[in-house]
Amino acid sequence: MGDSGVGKTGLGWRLAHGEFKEHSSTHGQQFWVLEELHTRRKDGTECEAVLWDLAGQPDYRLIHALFLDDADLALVLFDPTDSRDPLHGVEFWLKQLRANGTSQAQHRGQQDGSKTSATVLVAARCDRGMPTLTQEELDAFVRNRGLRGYVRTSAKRGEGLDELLKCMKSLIPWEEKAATVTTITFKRIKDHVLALKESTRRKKVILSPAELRQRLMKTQHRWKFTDAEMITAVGHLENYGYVKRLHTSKGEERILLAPELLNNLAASFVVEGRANPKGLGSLEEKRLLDGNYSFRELDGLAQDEQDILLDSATLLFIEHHVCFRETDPLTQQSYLVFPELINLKKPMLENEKPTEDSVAYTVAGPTENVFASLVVLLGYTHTFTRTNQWQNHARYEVGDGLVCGFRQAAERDGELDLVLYFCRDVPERVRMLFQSLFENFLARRNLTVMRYEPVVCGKCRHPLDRSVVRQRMKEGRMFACCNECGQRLSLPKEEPIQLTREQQAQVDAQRQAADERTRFEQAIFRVQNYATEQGIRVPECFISYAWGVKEHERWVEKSLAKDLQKAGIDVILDRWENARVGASVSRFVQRIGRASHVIVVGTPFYVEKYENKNPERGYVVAAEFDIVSNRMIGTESEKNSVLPILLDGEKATSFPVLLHDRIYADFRKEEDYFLAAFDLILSLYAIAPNDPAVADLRESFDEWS
Ligand SMILES: Nc1nc2c(ncn2[C@@H]2O[C@H](COP(=O)(O)OP(=O)(O)O)[C@@H](O)[C@H]2O)c(=O)[nH]1
Ligand SMILES: [Mg+2]
Repeated sequence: MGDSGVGKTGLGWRLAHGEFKEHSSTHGQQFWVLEELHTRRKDGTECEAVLWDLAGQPDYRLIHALFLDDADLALVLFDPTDSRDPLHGVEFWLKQLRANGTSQAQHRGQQDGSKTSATVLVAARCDRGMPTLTQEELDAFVRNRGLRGYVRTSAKRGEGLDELLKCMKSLIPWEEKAATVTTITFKRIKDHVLALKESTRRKKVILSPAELRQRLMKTQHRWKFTDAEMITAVGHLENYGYVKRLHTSKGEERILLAPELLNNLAASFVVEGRANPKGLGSLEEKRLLDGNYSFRELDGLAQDEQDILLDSATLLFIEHHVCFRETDPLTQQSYLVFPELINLKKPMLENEKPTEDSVAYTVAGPTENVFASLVVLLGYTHTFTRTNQWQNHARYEVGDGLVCGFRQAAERDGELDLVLYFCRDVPERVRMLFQSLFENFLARRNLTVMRYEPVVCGKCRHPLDRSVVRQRMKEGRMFACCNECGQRLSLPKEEPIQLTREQQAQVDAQRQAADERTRFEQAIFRVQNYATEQGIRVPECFISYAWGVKEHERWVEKSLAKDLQKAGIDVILDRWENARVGASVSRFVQRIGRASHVIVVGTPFYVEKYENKNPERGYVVAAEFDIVSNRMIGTESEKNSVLPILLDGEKATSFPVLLHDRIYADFRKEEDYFLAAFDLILSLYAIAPNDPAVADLRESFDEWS
């Protein structure tokens, strides 16, 4: 790894092929098997080393965080002739490496090498000039950072390569690596995959298991192997990064023979998201899935291969909270939004309720994606609804307009400052929940998090500057002086926040909801793609519900309708419809008539309104009742187009009599939401729950409830 243009690809190519190849600096990752590092262990195990060339462009950094795992050895390259600060980039990469425990353990002075991978500093392209740092300076850097060596190389002239290889050989903990028992099948499949890698004429890069078998059989006619053996071999190959297993929208297994293609495509999404003309950091989903962004990774691939790659890259981002999907209720357009890429600044809004800053945090370590995943995960809880996001800034609402939010206040290399804020009217228990969840989402491997409580001067009420608090606490001081009146103020001690058992249970439940939501988001994305590919008609679904209970109204709009829409369903909701057609009630009523389905949201209030023959909401509500009743006394298929769901109360008191003998979906418990919503989506699309394309998705929710 190393900054763009330092010579990574040149060096990698040389190590793998033994020759220098002139090439222009590329966008993308790749890997080679280094024959030179091939060894045989005492126990007879054959050892092989794979060198990954990670692209250095900033746009790849979001991607690295997804793949920087399990490395046994890292080479950090830099340009020794850089006259400014040649090691600046190195610092960044060393911080990233802490993601897999590498230099962190070295910092702590652990020299035994157990479980920690080593890092070697490599000066590249040394033929280009004299280093700007002295040997002493470099030695000191290597020592201070706990690096395991320093090698000067030139891929062009071949200098330093033997030394580097020797160093790599000695630092890879061969003896500690678990051995995998493989078969001759494994070796042949591997050879086949590797041969394909650098073939310029490679046509098909995604194969079904049957196609892989066919290909392998072609190479050696009398070769016999079982499917299970082949799949096991593919699994091993995937573990070592030679291939990647993917799924079609039907849920069928496929094998990507060029795994770097997926990473590179994902990085191209990032480039495109950053280029969003409005600074929204987003991609139009339909345009993306229809292949109307041009991505060079897809050039020359067959349509079905392109589709799988596009789906898989999107799913990868959703899975890792790098982006979230959002549907504009008015246009029904879906977007993939990457919070990290938003350039739009928060505008000054008129009549904005004043907010006050609360706790601040400094987060150090592999901080890529930290901001994005916080934005996404907080919005995935049941309690907090994300309402806005701007550059380095996200805002949520709880209940009736209680505003909570956070900002990324500063970013240094590998270090972030984050600040929570609340509107004044947000009660303490909501603040506690927001803060605990925030901390909970921050608590992950290898991040060091410091919390700074806000300090207000007891004398002049002036809030103490955050940077002063941070600085003083870093120095281990217990006090600071008010920067307004000079009063000496004691600083809060670092203490974990104390939650009552009930609060803790709430945090746990919301955290679990966010995890489930992550799976749900992937699942509905897949269902939508499946339906599109199968040519299933887009259901048009009218939602009939009673106004009057704020909480229910909010649930219908923000949860149910939004999720149905995200699943690709055309939702007719009065609130959106009025905004769309300029409150033309007659057009609205027409749309209801055309709807393929009607969802009736059962609540006690719904029945109350239904039974009231003179509904105060006039003819919109009346039209809804008419439609439902007409369908209920119609044909079987008309009856089936009405889908009752129970949100509150009991069947007998929450549904009109006509619906009493129907099976309803139960949405009364928050924790059952995802399974119930998923099943509802399947019924709208008329996809059977045991359809192989969705069965596994459905099961993953079933486990939880
Ligand atoms: N003089 C010289 N040029 C090199 C060497 N290695 C790579 N280059 C050139 O430097 C440029 C950037 O190298 P590259 O390997 O693509 O950098 P990367 O972005 O880190 O992968 C390319 O034009 C290479 O041809 C080297 O050892 N010596
Ligand atoms: Mg390169």
